[in-house]
Amino acid sequence: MARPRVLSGIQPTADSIHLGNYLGAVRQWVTLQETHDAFYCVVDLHAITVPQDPALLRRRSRVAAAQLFGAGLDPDRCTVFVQSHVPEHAELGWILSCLTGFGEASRMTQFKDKSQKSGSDQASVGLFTYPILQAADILLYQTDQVPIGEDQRQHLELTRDLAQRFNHRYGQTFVIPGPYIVKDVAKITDLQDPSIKMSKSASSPQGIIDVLEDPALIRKKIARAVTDLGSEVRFDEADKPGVTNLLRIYGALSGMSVTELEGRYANSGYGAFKKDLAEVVVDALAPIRERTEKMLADEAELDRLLGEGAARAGVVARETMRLVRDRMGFLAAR
Ligand code: ATP
Ligand code: LTN
Repeated sequence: MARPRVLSGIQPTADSIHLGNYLGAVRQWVTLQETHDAFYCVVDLHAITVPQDPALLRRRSRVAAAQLFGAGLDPDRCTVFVQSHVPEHAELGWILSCLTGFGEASRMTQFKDKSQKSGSDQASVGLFTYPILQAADILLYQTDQVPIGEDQRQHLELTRDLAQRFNHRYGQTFVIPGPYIVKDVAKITDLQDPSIKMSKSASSPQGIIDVLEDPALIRKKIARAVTDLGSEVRFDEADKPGVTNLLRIYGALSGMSVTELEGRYANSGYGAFKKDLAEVVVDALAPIRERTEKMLADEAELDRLLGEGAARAGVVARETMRLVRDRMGFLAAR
């Protein structure tokens, strides 16, 4: 039987992906390439929903791709590509936007959050239709499962609704995708404010750990991470959100269970716990950083790998669009 298909995307909007991206998404991507037919894209068309400097976007798109390979994606086992290299994403995005209700799009909470930050008048129409382009990314590849963090659940719901609507109106065309969310790591929070997610655009430098971060800085940030009243290392979402987040990170990177960790630090207070955690994080990120640097040192090879990825993705995307055009009643070009 054919392997189930997965697709996911990451925005090239920072100089490095962060620990939330890695634990919530990219690490699952690496695992899934062994069992699934996997497509992963650097979503540069999504990045331009807020203003981007061209030189920086170019640089960050390569850095994001290099980090995906650095984290363990293998171009022989999965398809890594840049979204804008496959023009069908924008084309299907337009078609799906004509199937989306204005009210339906208005309910997307990420738009509300992000547009509030810049003031709603400043927000672009692209930021508003962002989730529809994301739906196109997913449906174009007849995706079965989408590995994402918790913040993306609502966008996946919209994607499912659009796929069902299209199938209902025009005949069976799209696979209905499901989310692939690993509960324990689906929301890594900001080290300085455990009430918000660790985020490229919203976290302060002190609140976020970049995968490419200098080890000395990682140690400093973890030492200064907000912990809660008391001194007990205990998993408690409501009363100890700061410690709970650190326990999640520790558990995910070490393979130890929360109960084991609570036992180990039962009598030692926050200090020893944070010190050990810092080493666990540094050790986990070091090989990724090294491999990423190696990839970035040979841009021509990196670009070649992305070209190969786009060629493979394009085959699938064009086949889906052929079907979509026909179903909708567009004349075939002769
Ligand atoms: P921004 O906050 O600026 O929108 P981001 O930090 O969410 O950016 P993306 O490129 O949008 O980064 O996300 C890539 C993937 O990482 C998505 O699947 C997203 O759900 C996941 N992710 C992002 N932040 C976290 C987090 N704090 N915890 C777990 N997963 C996360
Ligand atoms: N919206 C996502 C990034 C993204 C994505 C996708 C994720 C764009 N297209 C397709 C999964 C599938 C984000 O902000 N993290």
